[in-house]
Amino acid sequence: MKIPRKSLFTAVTAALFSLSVAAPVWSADTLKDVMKKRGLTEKDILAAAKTYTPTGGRDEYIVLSSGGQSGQLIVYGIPSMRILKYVAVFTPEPWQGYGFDDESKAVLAQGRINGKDITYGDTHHPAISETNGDYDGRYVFINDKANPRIAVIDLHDFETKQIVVNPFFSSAHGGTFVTPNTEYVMEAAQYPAPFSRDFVPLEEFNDKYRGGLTYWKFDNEKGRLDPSQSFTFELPPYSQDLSDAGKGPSMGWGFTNSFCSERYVGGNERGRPPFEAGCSSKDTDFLHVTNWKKAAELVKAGKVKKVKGSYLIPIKQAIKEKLLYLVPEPKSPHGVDVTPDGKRIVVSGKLDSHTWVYSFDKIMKAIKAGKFEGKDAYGIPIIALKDALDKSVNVGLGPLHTQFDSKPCVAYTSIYVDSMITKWDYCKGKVLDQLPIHYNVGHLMTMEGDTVSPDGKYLVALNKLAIDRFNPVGPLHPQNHQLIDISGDKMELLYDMPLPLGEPHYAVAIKADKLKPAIRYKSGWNSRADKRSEYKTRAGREKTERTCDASGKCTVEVYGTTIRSHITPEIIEAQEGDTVKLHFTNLERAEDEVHGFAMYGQNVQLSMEPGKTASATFVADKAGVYPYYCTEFCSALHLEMEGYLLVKPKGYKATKASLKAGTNYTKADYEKQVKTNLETQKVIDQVVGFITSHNYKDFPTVVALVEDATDQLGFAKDARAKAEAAAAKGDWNNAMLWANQWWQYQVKTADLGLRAKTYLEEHGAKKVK
Ligand code: K7E
Ligand code: CUA
Repeated sequence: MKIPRKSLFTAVTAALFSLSVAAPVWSADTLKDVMKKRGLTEKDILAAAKTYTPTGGRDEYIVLSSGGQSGQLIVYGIPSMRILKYVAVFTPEPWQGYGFDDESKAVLAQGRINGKDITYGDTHHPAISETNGDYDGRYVFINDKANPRIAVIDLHDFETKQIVVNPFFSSAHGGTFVTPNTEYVMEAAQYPAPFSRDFVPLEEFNDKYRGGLTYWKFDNEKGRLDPSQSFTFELPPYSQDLSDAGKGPSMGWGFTNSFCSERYVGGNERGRPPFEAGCSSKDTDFLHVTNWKKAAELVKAGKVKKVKGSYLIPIKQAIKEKLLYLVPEPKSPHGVDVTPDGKRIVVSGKLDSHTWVYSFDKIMKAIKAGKFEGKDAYGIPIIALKDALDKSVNVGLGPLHTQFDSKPCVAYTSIYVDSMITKWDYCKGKVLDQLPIHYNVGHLMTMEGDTVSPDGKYLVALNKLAIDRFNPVGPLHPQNHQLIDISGDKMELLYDMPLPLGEPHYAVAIKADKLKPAIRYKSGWNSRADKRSEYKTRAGREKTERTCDASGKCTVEVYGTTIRSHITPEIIEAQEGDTVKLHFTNLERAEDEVHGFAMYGQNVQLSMEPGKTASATFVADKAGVYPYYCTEFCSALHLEMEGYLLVKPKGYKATKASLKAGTNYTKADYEKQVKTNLETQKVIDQVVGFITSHNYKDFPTVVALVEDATDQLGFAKDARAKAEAAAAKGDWNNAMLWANQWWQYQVKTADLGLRAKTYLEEHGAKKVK
């Protein structure tokens, strides 16, 4: 639908002359009326006031949540609980062009397993990069449990930059956890499997199947994981669970718990009791204590051998070099969390009602004294429970994960079976408060709760079941993230948020002001490789080239641009069978001026944020007409942002006919358009007058708008020159069309100018002079 010129012009004029903002109109309802109508209590109103965020308001914390089996990362704000973004990580996602443009396809290709494209991931645990044990807001890592992979997402643009595949594991639940300066990212296996990835009969489980723990080296300069400097601990075929890195006094050490240390293999079709019976028969499992600092030194000294191109520390070497110890822990534990001061380690057994608090100091004393109660079947020394345990606290049935408060010694543990959060004191070993949640909480998260300096304030319960909390939408329910106020002595439930994308396992929350996301890319940017694209195209330099190789195979390569409101080129020609390579650079500099590019029948959908260059490659194997267009409603003439790919059949001969216009214009049409343009210019001049007579330079948003408007006005000038040149030759058709293009740029300028003016009015700009 075209917006009629007249109405736009009227709108422009009307907005200009309404110099004062209209007085707000309130509905007649009072707060009491609304409370009565909606059945709200005073407590509800208080909760609403604590979470409600008025228009334009910002959140204090940004949450990066796992997207479970959607293979994505979910971003939302606290306390508003408004979803801000789904970041595509292991799964193609068309809005972001992820898995559709060549640049992101290259990232996904890094995650191939045995040559196979894996187009989903089971994401579990995001971890934000740290400096001195505190979030630094630079990167977030996340694991894929099903396919042992880790992704690196740059928080400067919230884009996935790298995927690495674990060279040994066949699953990886226990990732990601970072060491205090993001020296390493920890990733543990879950389901033991042969490291060779060859067939090995289950009968050889104890000897040939292995668990493991990889320390991925992170190159903080490059912002990428470095597989060549990473190393893996070979571990017994226990099911390794989660890990956490030591900090402060325990810096240099890592802690990884496990379950199924029975090494039981089920097989109901072989008449064996199932895994769940055999994997929970012993009273204790093992906490693995690893010395990564010393291991890194051995790697550096050339004392660790590479297997399949990757450093692997065999169990025997780890024992000999004193890198690996075991400590008994409660039955089928889940989650291990180091306290902010790094002195204690908290583990909970799913089938126990206690959290067990270990003392790092005691563990070190036992190691130094060589005091062990025995060895496991693989010769790994076991430290006796009494020589490692500080205390155990009865917190409720089915405790899982623990997070920390800003208040000293205060921790929160999720209680799965009893469906509640228990607040407790790990110094005094005492329960402080309990709050029921709905239902079956898995992980929980406090603000920056896994750093050396947690912020407290809020807690989110990541519940496994939503059951009756929301309007029913069929048998597959959303997940429920419940926001809880933990600023007082008693926990208060504030809000239920349905999360309809996969099953988020863990989430992390960072203070919003630690993030410094970009608004635009440097012009012609390959965002996935983080460098200038070799296909960067400047305005006026657009071209289409068709080249053929010796075998007669031809490629049509397009170096194009997008800007409000046209795509260059608007006509692309190819021959049946040609390979088509499209490269588009978004020339926009203005915030939020994204253009998309979709084409009929070719599975092409690009997203071009300001400055980005994105590419798509396909074979034009069928002759035909393929419309393409911009997929972001970027401007009033967005619907006209379009073009055609013409794929000509083999042997096609062009006729001499030229393009016929649907409408022919006269001198009078041209003159009428010019008159409109000159009137529009007056409006623009008045808006400009308003802006420049105020202290607009004090407002960065307005400065950006003015820059963009100046650009648009420059384009208007060019179009005007073309119109006048055509008019001079009496070519009224082209004169009229270029005059119209001139006006299009004016409308964009006016639109920007009015936005700037409104912003100034709303933000109390002052008149200068
Ligand atoms: Cu669902 Cu951390 Cu994978 Cu616990 S995990 S609940
Ligand atoms: Cu560009 Cu719509």
